[in-house]
Amino acid sequence: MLKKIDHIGIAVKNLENAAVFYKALGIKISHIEEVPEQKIRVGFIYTSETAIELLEPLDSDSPVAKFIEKKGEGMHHICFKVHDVRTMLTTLKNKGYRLIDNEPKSGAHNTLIAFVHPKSANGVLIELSQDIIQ
Ligand code: CMX
Repeated sequence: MLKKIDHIGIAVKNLENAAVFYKALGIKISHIEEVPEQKIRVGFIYTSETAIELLEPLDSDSPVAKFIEKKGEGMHHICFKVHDVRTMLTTLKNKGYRLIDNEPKSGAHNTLIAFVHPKSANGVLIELSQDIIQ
C-alpha cells in the first residue's frame, strides 16, 4: 500500500529566503503553489527520489505558523505516497492510531492528503498522499 517517501516538509518563514541555501547545494525550487485549505504557500525542490517541500505560512492561524511560533523553523512532516489514502486511514484507525483527518482533503499537486497525529508516530507528523489520476 505504501509506495515511497514522497517528500519531507520543512517549515520556513519565507520561501525565497529559504531557497538560497538549497541553491548553494545546487538544487532549486521548481514549483510554487498556494494551498488555501492549509493556509500555506509551498515550494517543491526535487531530488531524484524524495522532494523537499518548503512550507511558508500565509496566515497566523495556519498550522505551519503555529509550528514555527512554538518550535521555530525546521522539519515539519514526512509524507508517504500511498496507493489508496482512504484504505490506509481505515487500517490505521482500526489499529487505534490517532488520525488528524478521517477523510482525505485536497493537497498541492493534484493529490488527496490526510495527516496522522505526531502523538501516534513517535513525535513526527505523518502525511499520507495519493495522486489523483486525471
Ligand atoms: N511535528 C511534530 N509535532 C508537532 C507538529 C509537527 N509538525 N505540530 C504540532 N506538534 C505537536 C506539538 O508540539 C504539541 O506537542 P506537545 O503537546 O507535546 O506540546 C502537539 O503536537 C499539539 O500541538 P499544538 O501546538 O497544540 O497544535 P494543534 O494541536 O493545534 O495542532 C496538529 C497540531 C499536528 C494537529 C496540526 O498542526 C495539524 O492539523 N497539522 C496537519 C496539517 C498541516 O500541518 N498542514 C501543513 C502541511 C500541508 C501540506 O504539506 O500540504
